[in-house]
Amino acid sequence: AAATATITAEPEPISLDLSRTALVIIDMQRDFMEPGGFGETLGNDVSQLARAVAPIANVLAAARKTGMLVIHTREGHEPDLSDAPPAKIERGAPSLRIGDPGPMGRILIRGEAGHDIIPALYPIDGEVVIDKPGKGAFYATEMGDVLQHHGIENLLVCGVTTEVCVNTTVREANDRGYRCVVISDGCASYFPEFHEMGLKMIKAQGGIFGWVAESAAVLQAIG
Ligand code: C5J
Repeated sequence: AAATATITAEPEPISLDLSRTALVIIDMQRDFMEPGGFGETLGNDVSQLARAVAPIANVLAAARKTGMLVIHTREGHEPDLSDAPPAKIERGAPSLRIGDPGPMGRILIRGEAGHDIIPALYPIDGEVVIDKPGKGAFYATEMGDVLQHHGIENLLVCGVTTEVCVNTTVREANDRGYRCVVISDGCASYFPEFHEMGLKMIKAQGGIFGWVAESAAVLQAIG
């Protein structure tokens, strides 16, 4: 296959050097996707996120076939909460707070069952897993070093949730000079209207933060 692929996207098609492109899968963790985790403790309907799994699985399979760098991220904290700001722990009125014991272990804590990635998208050997304390994948992580080490210039971004960790990561990446293509049906939000607006915010103004493409278009380009 040619090294360059053109993805049908909005606001316009984008041509990418696939050897300098990584697939970034944001926070597809049981804590956000399944009942009893962080997402549900905040009062959210976690079933809203399930629709993103199959599109991500399809793109992940294609990326693995082509040997593309695959990066998974996980939001969570050290067991002693030393990397969890009080302002985050105290936030809102959740049924369980970060660090409290829940049905999948302590809420949003590294090493607990709820913190791990859902089985359908589980990382395989050779894939990178970035543990992040914040919403963005660059803040207080090795993300920038990993991308630089692999010569990456472009990111195919998917995961949850569209307006929170996906948008924050895309904004961080955009400011660092990466071209981000967000996979629309590979993202989801607890709030469908925020999903729609989150994608519009990325592609507006000539693609102020990046591009938006359907998984079918990404598959056609990289598959
Ligand atoms: C949230 C995330 N929504 N992964 N985290 O708190 O988007």
